[in-house]
Amino acid sequence: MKILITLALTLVVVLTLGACGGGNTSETTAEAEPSVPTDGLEITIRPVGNEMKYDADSLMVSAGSEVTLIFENIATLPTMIHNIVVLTTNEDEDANRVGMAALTAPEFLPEDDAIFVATPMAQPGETVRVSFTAPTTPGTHRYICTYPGHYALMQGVLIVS
Ligand SMILES: [Cu+2]
Repeated sequence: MKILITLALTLVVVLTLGACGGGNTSETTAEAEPSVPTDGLEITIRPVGNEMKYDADSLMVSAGSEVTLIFENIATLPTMIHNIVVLTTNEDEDANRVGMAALTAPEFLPEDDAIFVATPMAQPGETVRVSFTAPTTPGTHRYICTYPGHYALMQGVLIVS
């Protein structure tokens, strides 16, 4: 809404200047960019180069908020394929079970009740994302990469407060 008001005001100013000016008024077209909803929080996370490591050990979101998790895979080695799988808990047991089941799962993403949300796998150089509503209850949620061999090292926690 603010953006629309600003655009409208800009248009009025431009038109007024154009009417009174008479000089160089070539820039009279208001650039109407499509408005993108910005009420949600966007979090961008990357791997640390070609390591099996996220560049953030923890992420914070507000309970019940709209979140878009963006994973920008800046790795360059062909084996450094990653995703982010957010679990419903912060239990080693769940992380291990999901990580192990991923070895033989389609797209390396098993079906498991402990999975809250997941991005697709990102090839090196690719960016993937997932949007979700944060849990309404404060808590800590483990996130892992389920590409084979990665989950034990590639972990972090999403803190819902
Ligand atoms: Cu990975």
